[in-house]
Amino acid sequence: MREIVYKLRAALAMVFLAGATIFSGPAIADSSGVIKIPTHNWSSQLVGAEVVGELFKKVGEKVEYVPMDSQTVYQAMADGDIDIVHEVWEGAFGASFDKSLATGNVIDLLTHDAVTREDWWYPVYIEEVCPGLPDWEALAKCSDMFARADSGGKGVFIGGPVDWLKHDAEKVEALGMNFVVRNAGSAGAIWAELDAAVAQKKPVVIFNWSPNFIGAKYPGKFVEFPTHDPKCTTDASWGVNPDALYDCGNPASGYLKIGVNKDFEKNHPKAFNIAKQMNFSGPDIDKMANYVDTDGMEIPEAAQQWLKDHKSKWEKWVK
Ligand code: TMO
Repeated sequence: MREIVYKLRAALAMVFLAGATIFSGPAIADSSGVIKIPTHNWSSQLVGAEVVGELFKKVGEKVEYVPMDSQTVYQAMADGDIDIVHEVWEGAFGASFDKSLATGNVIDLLTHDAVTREDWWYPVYIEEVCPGLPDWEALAKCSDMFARADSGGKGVFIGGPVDWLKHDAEKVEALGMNFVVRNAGSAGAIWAELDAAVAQKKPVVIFNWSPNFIGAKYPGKFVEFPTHDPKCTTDASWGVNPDALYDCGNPASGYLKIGVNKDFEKNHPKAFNIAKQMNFSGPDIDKMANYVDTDGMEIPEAAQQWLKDHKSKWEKWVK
């Protein structure tokens, strides 16, 4: 008798599962019990991922860190292969995040206090030799200062790794700037370019973002491109170049959000309860980067340091 009941239950469970698959669409988040947190290629995200993971562990959850491309992660979250993205930067990832939200399988959980900016940036001493900065037209006039032996007379802009997808080459083209874009292989490669230029007080223009540690290390400014408008990336006729997209800067006061898979709450209610209370400020993000990039800590050590220094903040989230 018992046997039969078990078999019946199993059969019912199968029918139920099949039904769930049909009725809730293809994205069934991983309910294996392990929370999947992606790791990317800049320091605050790596430290923050581990901070988030440590907080989830405090309520008995298991976590796994999954190294992943910072654009494709949004589709992975919609597919249920990733549970949470805790640093959604508007400038770099807004478009991919929007696409994932449109699937109905991702939730826009909250906006952190940190306000973000990601764009071209220069150390402030360049203003002595290139008058009119931070205006982009002034930078365009000074392009030859940024030229290198192998850049054919064009100024060199050091962009971020390609997965940050900043459309810098399109921007250069749309704004008619005499620049070439060189994508660095890593965040560290950008800082190495900056360090080398600063050491010799040479002109350099790099991709940078805020909050980040670098502003505390070297005073500098973002280049002021034409003010961002959503139409700039969707409507060629908008902006200073009537025939091209990307004739504008990135958002100057961008959001930093948390996105989660739609089944995160169901699969991991205790972790969800923490996630929905989380809130990183600009200085939080700054510090996470700084522990690694200035103080030379390893990622796990930096995460422990942040937790140690901010106990009064996260204890409330974990209650
Ligand atoms: C995505 N990033 C914060 C490095 O610009």
